[in-house]
Amino acid sequence: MKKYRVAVIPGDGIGKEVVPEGIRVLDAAGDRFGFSFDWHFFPWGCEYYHETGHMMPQDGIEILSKFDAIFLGAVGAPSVPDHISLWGLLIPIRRRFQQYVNLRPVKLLRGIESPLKNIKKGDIEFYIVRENNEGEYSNIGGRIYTGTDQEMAVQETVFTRKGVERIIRYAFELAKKLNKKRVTSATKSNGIIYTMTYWDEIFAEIASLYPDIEHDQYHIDNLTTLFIRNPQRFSVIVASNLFGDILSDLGPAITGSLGIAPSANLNPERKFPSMFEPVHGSAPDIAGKNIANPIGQILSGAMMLEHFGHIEAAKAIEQAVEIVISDKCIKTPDIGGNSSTVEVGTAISEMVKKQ
Ligand code: GGG
Repeated sequence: MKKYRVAVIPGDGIGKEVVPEGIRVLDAAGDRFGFSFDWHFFPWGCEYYHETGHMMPQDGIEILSKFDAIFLGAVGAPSVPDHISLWGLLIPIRRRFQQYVNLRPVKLLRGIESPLKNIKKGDIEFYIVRENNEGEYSNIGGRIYTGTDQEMAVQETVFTRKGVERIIRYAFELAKKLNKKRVTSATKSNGIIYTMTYWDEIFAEIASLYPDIEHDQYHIDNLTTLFIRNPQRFSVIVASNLFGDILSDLGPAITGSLGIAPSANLNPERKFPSMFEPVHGSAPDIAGKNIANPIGQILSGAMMLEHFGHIEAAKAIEQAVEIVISDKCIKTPDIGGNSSTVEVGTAISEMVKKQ
C-alpha cells in the first residue's frame, strides 16, 4: 500500500482547528481507496516566533524537502506583524521549492447560496492561476531618510521572462487539459507601463501558441466588477502575484464564503514538494471557537490527492462535501448553518467512507 510522507504545519489561529479535520477526511479517503499517510507535525508559526525569534527553524526548508508534500493551515497572529509571519514561513517555502503556481479553484458548491442575484450551482466554476514566486511580492527596495521630512520607501516589482512565461503557459495547458474554452489575463498596463505591458506582451506570445483556446485580458479594476456582474464568463484566469491574491479572495466571496476555498502551491516539475493550504488566513476573531469552516482545508487535501494521482479519491471528497452541506445541512455559521468545525469534518469523513 502506498504511504505518503506529509509535513503538517497547522500554523496559527483557525489553522490549528481546520487541519485536524483535513487529516481526518484524508485518512478516511486513504482507508477507502487503499493508500495511507505518515503525518509529521511541525509547530511552526507565530507562537514558535515568540519562543525562538523565527517562524520556522533555520533548517526548516531542508527538513521539508524530504517530504512528498506539505499540508498547511494558516499563518498570522495579531501579535506578529503580518510581513514578518508571511516572509518568515509561507513565502520562503513557496520560493525555495519553486512552487510558482498557486492554483485556486473558484466553485459555487451545491448547498451554498451565492450573495449574487440569480446565480445557481454550475454558474461559477473557474480557476485562478496566480503567479507565486515573483511580481509585486518582492524584497527589493528599501527606505531612505527615515524619520525626516524626505522619508521615502521604494519597492520593486519583478517580472522575469522565465517567471511570466511559465505561469501563462501553465494556465493555457490547464485550459487545454480541462477542455476550458478561454484564458483571461489580469493586467493593468494602462497605469503600470513597464511590468504590465511586458506581462501583456508575453501573454499574447503564449496565447498565439494555443489557437484553439480563446484569450482575452482585462484591467484588474474592470475584472473585479465582472466577477460581480458576469462571473459565468470565466474559465481560467492568469494573474500576477498581487492581482491573483486579490481575485482569489473575491472569487470565494461570490461563492458564499472564503472558508470553502482551497489552494495548491505547485512545483509542476515535481523537483520539490508542493504545498496545499486553504486560501483563508488564521482568522483570529473566530479562533478557538470551533466554528471555523474546515471545507477549504478539506478541499485543499483533495487537491493534494489529485497531485498524487488519486483522482477518484479527490472526487469522492468533493462529492462528500456537497452531500454533507446540501443534503444533510451540516454546515458552519459562515454558510448559514450552526454546526461546529469538528461536526462538519466528522460528517464529511463518514460520508467519504460510506459513499
Ligand atoms: N492559509 C493561507 C494563509 O494563512 N494565508 C495568509 C496570507 O496572508 N497569505 C497571503 C498570500 O497568500 O500571499
